[in-house]
Amino acid sequence: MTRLFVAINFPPAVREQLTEIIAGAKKKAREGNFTRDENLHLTLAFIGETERLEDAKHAVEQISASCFDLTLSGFGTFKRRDGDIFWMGMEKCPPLLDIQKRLCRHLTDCGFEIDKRFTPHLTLGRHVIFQKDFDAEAFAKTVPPMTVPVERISLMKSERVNGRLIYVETASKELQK
Ligand code: 2AM
Repeated sequence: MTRLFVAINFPPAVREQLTEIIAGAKKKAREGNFTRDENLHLTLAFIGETERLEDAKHAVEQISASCFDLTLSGFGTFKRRDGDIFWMGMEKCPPLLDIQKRLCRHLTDCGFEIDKRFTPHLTLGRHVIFQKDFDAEAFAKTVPPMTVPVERISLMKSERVNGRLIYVETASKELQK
């Protein structure tokens, strides 16, 4: 069985900036499992455990869409009992919604059960407990929006190696210039 998801990965320069942002947030947190540089991604669809890697590759490779720009902006948390998920948001982006919708359709047509609900966000930390005075809106004012070109989507394998979460690209689709 392989654990799969489809994502947008970010170029090193963007990951570097995100890592600086995470370092700032860490100072405001009592605890948390913050995302490592190489694991930063935007999830488009979560496939989960499957033996049908080839079908998933086929569904991703079928996508035909143009490159677009995504502007990362704003922060928030999803409340969880075991600590919050801390995320960076993004400005409204119709091409992102369009590609996500079409991807889900391809995956569903290939027989995968996909949760079609999509809340665009970039997870920066899990199990985060912030200090009482942390204010995501005030934090956002210290971080200017970042525009990122999106040129490919990736089918990612999620593995645990010696307890460490590793994501490996196993197929991809280049978007049209
Ligand atoms: P998120 O962090 O963007 O919320 C790889 O595990 C990615 O798949 C994670 O980054 C997570 O997205 C998403 N994911 C993991 N488990 C999931 C689940 N049960 N349902 C939906 N998405 C999940």
